[in-house]
Amino acid sequence: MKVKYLSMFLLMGVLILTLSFSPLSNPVTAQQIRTPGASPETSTSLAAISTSVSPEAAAAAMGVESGDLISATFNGSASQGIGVGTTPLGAFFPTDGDTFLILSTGQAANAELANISGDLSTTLGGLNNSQGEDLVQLELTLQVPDNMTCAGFDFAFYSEEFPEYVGSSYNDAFTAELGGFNQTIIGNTITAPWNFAFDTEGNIISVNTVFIVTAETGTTYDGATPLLRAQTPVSPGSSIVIVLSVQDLGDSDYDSAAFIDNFMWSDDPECTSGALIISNFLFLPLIVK
Ligand SMILES: [Ca+2]
Ligand SMILES: [Ca+2]
Ligand SMILES: [Ca+2]
Repeated sequence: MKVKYLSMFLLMGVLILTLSFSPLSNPVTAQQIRTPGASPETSTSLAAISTSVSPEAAAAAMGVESGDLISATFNGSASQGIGVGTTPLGAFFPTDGDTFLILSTGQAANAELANISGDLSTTLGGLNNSQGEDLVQLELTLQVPDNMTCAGFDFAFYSEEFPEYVGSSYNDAFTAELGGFNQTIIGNTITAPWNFAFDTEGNIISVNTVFIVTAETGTTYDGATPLLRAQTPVSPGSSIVIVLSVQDLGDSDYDSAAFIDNFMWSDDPECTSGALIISNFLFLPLIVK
C-alpha cells in the first residue's frame, strides 16, 4: 500500500510541475521574436570610450580639422550610441592620431567589453529609421579646401548579428552619404543612392556585405569587416554635407557599430566613389599595437 500511495503522490507532483512550466505564449510567435539577454550596464571604469560628446568632438575624433568644419549634428540620435575611443581597440583603431569615432546601434561604451555575450543588445531612444529601429547619425557640413577633389575616411563595421543572422531580415548597416540622408527600406534592403561607402559589388556595408568577416574582432562584437576606406569625389572650394549612419534592421536588438577615423582630403584625379579594403586580417599581428 505504501508503494501505491507513493506512486500516486509522485504522479500528482509531476502533473503539477508540468502544468506550472507549460509555455503560456504561442510557440510560433516566440520563434519569430528574438529575446536577447539583458545588456550589461556600462561601467564608469570603462573610461577608454567617452560618451555624451559634442558633435564637434565627434567630428574631431574622426580626424576632421576644425577649420574645415562648418557645422555638425547628431540629428537627435541617442547620445549613448556615439562614443570617442581614446585607446587602441580591435585590430585597427585608431588609424590616425589618438582618438576615433564609434557610432553604435546600442551603447557605444560597450564596444570595449570582453566578448562574453553573443547577443549584446540595447534599444536606444532618440532617432529611428523608417522601420522604427535604432538609427544613429553624425551629419557634417564641411568646407572643401580649394585644391581638393576627394574626401575619404577609414572605417570598419562590427556587428553582434554575425554570424547567425547573415542573410536574414536583421541586416544592420552602415552608410556614408554625400548630400544628406536619403534612404528607403524595404524588408532587409536599404536603398541609399547617395551612399558612397558601398562594397566592391555596390552593396551597402551591412551584415550581408561581400567583404570577408572575422570573428577575431578584439571588441565585444561577434564579427568585423577588414579595415576599409571609403571615398567620394567632391568639388574644390564647395561646402558639402556628409551623413554617417548606423542602423538596426528587423528589430533594435543585436547591436552593430562603425569605427571611423582618418578623415582626409586628397587631390587624387582618379578618385571614385566606394569602399576598399586597406588592411586585412592576414596582417593582423603586424597591426596590433
Ligand atoms: Ca558579442
Ligand atoms: Ca540596438
Ligand atoms: Ca541589430
